[in-house]
Amino acid sequence: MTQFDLTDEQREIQELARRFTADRITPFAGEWDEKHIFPRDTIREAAELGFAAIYVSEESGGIALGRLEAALIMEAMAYGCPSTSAFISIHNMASWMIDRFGDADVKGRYLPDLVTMARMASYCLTEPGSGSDAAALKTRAVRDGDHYIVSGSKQFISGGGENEVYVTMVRTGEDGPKGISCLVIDKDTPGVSFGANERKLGWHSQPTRQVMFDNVRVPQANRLGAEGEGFRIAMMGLDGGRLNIGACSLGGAQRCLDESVAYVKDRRQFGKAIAEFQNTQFTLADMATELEAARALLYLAAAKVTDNAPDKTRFAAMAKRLATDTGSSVVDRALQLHGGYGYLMDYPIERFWRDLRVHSILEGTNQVMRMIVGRDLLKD
Ligand code: FAD
Ligand code: 2MC
Repeated sequence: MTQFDLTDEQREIQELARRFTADRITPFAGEWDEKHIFPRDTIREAAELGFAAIYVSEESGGIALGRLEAALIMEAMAYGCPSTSAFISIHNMASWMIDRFGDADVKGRYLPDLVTMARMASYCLTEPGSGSDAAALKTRAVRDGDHYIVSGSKQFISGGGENEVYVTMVRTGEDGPKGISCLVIDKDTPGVSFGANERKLGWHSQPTRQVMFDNVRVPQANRLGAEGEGFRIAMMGLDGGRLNIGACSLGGAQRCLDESVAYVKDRRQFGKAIAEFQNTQFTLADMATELEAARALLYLAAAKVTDNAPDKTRFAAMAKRLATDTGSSVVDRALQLHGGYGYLMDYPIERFWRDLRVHSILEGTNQVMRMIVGRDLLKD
């Protein structure tokens, strides 16, 4: 039995994240959403708990936990605000890439500030012409002495314009994945500029902007890994990012399930609580069952990514696909159980409905997740 249970240490970290969420996120998340407030101070408070560098090594100032612990933290924070939790996840992904693939110099220059979130990091892969087909990216980096000259643009960048550090995939060589390298680019480098803050369905607590590079001089010393290794580094980052996005869907959906259980006991129609209708009970039963199943797969996938298991990428893709689709479906049913009130901003359900919708699209669409799984099944 115990092999299917969390350890005491995992429960402690989960409890810490839940307490932080209850105190510092849940009471404020509705206002962040409505007024499009980016809660920089709260995010920095999360960093004080180590949540900005969850799987960054201790020698670089991180808390060096595994991917299951990261999922527990993201899930807990998403119970209050999926958008803010996902923002912190992306920062973790970018920071991990620097820690895992950077040399001592680049780690020393960036990680001390990233672990405290004195500076925050974005992950820049998508371009206007390349989303799912990420290896077709066109942003070019041409060598000039000990620098690269970078030109091109990145689309949909979370934290764009607010964050100080941009972990950016650029083309240094041939077409396709083997011609891609990964550079760390500072916001204040001449030639870096940003588009307008995108107007979005959800994820209102964080900005999304285009990031433009016009002949930006970036030291070669800011490259992570070797030239041509950038695509693999980007994908390895996403193995963990996808788990976290799935965890954000689980946390948001759990919140809506809990809200629904309370609501149906209270709301009366036809002379009784709507909890007494069999349809209500069956709906809640399916929501809870599907959520637990998705959670079990996600925790298994997280353990595989921690262990660097050979099938980790397939499991991360399966878990992201199932957790995000299940999460959105659970929240949709929660909204239905709330009737017209679920559609109002007086209740939190519609915010979760909007916030979770994008999880089936970003960090690889759920069609791309199926592509990764299908290819892996058929590879031999
Ligand atoms: P497309 O690739 O054009 O896809 C359109 C449709 O076609 C989708 O349904 C897709 O599944 C389908 N499709 C495409 N190819 C295939 C295929 N071979 N088989 C079947 N179906 C296919 N990117 C970053 O790099 N950094 C970020 O921080 C970031 N943050 C984001 C934040 C938000 C709010 C959003 C909306 C996006 C963000 N993205 C970010 C971009 C995100 O990763 C992309 O939107 C996503 O990968 C899909 O790319 P696309 O939008 O170009 O869609
Ligand atoms: N780990 C390590 N290496 C990997 C890998 C992984 N997870 N995935 C791919 N690679 C390697 C792969 O092994 C191959 O190397 P080699 O030829 O040496 O074996 C190389 O990378 C190229 O891989 P593919 O041949 O699979 O590349 P392809 O171009 O066919 O497509 C695909 C790969 C579709 C899976 C990739 O383009 C993809 O994930 N697309 C979706 C893009 C995406 O997820 N964007 C998210 C942006 S971030 C975001 O949205 C945020 C909110 C932050």
